[in-house]
Amino acid sequence: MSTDSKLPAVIVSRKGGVKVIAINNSPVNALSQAVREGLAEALQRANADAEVQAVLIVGRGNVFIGGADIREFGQPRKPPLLTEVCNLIEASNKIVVAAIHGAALGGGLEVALAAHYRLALPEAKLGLPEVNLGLLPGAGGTQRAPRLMGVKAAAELMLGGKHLSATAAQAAGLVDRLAESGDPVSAGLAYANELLAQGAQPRRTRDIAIVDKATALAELDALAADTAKKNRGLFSPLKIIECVSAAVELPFEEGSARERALFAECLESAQHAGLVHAFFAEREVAKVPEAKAATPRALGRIAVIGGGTMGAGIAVAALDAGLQVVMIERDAESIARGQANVEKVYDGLIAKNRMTEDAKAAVMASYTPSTSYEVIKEVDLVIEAVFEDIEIKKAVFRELDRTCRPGAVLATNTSYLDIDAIAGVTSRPQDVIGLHFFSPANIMKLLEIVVPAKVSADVVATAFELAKKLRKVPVRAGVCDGFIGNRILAVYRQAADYLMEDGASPYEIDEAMRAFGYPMGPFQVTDLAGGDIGWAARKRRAATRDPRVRYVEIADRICERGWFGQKAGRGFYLYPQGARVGQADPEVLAIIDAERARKGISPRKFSADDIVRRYMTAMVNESAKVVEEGIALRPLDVDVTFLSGYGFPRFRGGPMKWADMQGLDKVLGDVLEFSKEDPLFWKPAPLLEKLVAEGKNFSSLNQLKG
Ligand code: 3H9
Repeated sequence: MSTDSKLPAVIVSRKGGVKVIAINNSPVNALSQAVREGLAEALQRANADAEVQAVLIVGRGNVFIGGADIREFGQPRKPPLLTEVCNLIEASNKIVVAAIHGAALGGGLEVALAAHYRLALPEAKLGLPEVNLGLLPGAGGTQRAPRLMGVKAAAELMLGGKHLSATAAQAAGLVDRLAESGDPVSAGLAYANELLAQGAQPRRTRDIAIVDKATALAELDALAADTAKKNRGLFSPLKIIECVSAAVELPFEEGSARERALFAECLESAQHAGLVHAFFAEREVAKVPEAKAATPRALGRIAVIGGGTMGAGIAVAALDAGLQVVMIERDAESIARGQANVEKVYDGLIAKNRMTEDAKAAVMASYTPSTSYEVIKEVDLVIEAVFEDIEIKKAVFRELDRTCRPGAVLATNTSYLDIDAIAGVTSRPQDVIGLHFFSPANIMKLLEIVVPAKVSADVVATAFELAKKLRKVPVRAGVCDGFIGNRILAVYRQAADYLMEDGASPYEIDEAMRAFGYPMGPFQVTDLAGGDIGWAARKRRAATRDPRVRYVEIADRICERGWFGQKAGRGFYLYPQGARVGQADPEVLAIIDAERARKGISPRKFSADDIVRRYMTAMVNESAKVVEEGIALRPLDVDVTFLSGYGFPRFRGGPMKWADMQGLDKVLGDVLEFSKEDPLFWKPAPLLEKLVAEGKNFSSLNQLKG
């Protein structure tokens, strides 16, 4: 039974003594005002109808109910509220059955928890993921879930934001009955009629008593301590625990009132705004003009050129998506190393009991190693992941041009080289595109799809299709040095270097950025990635570096000593005996002091707030340039790039959303203030100036024209 936008949001029918209430609100049956109103009305009618003995609630289409309508948040709330609807369901004098297929999430699960009996079909997914939006279950979920599944399990479900399968939900006590197959209406009717035949009565979740309150409260205390330690300043998780504590300590009505008050606080929070922005932006990025206009080409077999860390990671990502993968290396030794790199990933999973030897063998059956380009004659798409050198890449593309079948997509995984120039060495630039994976490529979500001038629209559409298959977050980028992410990164890393040379220690900078919400600070990241990588790039660019640009040599001084970071046992930090968390190094501080003295810089004091301001302002100013030049389609594409590939704290929504929330006039004010020290580096982005002059924000540019 699919959804039908021509029909009402709630469709009511009667099958014998059972009133069937079907939610019909594409795409995910979200609980919009029309749905809430329809549900409430249908229930009231069912209660008043002597012919009706039971009520069955189902969803049309692929899901039961995906939750409250997130798009309505922030608008004036129109009655009936979801809490009222849930209370109405629970209070019904006829038995109410929820038949769940697909997602029953957030408010969707809250509707089911208010029903008297719950049936789940095999593909059902049940969860209270509000925490992912900076919220808590606000329609009785924090009060009813603990009564059904136990206090600790319910709190963990809400804090984790993950889904339970139908069987796991039944084991947890959320579901009474599993249907083996069928559609929700027939399975739900069979269950409702069975219950009626047994003389089943309304069974209200609110009436379940929570026993052993002392143990429950002690468990919640332990969860609160753990959450406070792990969640890096997130607001709603601790509020969830407060609500669940209220469920233990207070009568249902009072607990629910507490839940409503704390839900309202979460709804007002900046973190909620950031997380909702992230939710929609991640879905918006795939909507690019080419993906709408063109049909993707075939995508069954792919080839990866190069079996290094990156090539192997890409091969694993493709194998995991069920694709046939050919890996090409130049000689027997290199291809053996490439295969070992692939197998290492699966062996790691086997060691952690997350994969069996048989499953590995099944995956590896789709993998073909080769040292000859001839085997890739028939593949649909090739991803080149060889050494980052334009001449080597051009040679590979000449070879691909010679061997690949007409219409094959030829992609490069370069992270900053000129893809137009690479495409230019082939006779088919319309087939050449950039697919910039992030390391480790089988894990990192971001995929920058870099669109050179001559590529055809269906190749871009194919790249987006590939991203979907690989379950990556695709972001469309234009060609420039570093595309979206690495170009902007280069600028804010420079701001961090200036801060360091001007007086802040790398440890203070890292600490300030961790407090902002990053999992690691920039100097920790350098140590983790290996200082030698950036050093090699700096040496390569030395000849072409603009002499007017301020250049900080501290990192070079550190690299000259072989202090390449974690792998070397020291970098900006010390890692005694292979420690993973570094310690501050007085010798690094002495190097920094010496560099400052050499340049005649007297160190200044920077507060954590000063550090964040400079770091973020540099990021936002460059991001504005990237949007203005069309390298990113919209500000939200920059946001998703940083959320998915650079560890940007999700609750801040991304750099552009962060800037909007600060106020662009304030951000521009900071750029202008800093530009007094260094007008070249802190040159305001014209787009930032324009938006401030027009009283607009970055979000105003998120709508694609046409
Ligand atoms: C809540 O319930 C609060 C309550 O406790 C208390 C209230 C008082 N609303 O993900 P997809 C859109 S908070 C509006 O690609 P899938 C989405 O933007 C909510 N729109 O599909 C997209 O639109 P478009 C708790 C929504 O099949 C389209 O639907 N619930 C909502 O891969 C398809 O989405 C959640 O957090 C929504 N709730 O996955 C669940 N959800 O086509 C959030 C989706 O214009 N949703 N859209 O781009 C999900 O996890 C997934 O969407 C779901 C389907 C698993 C349902």
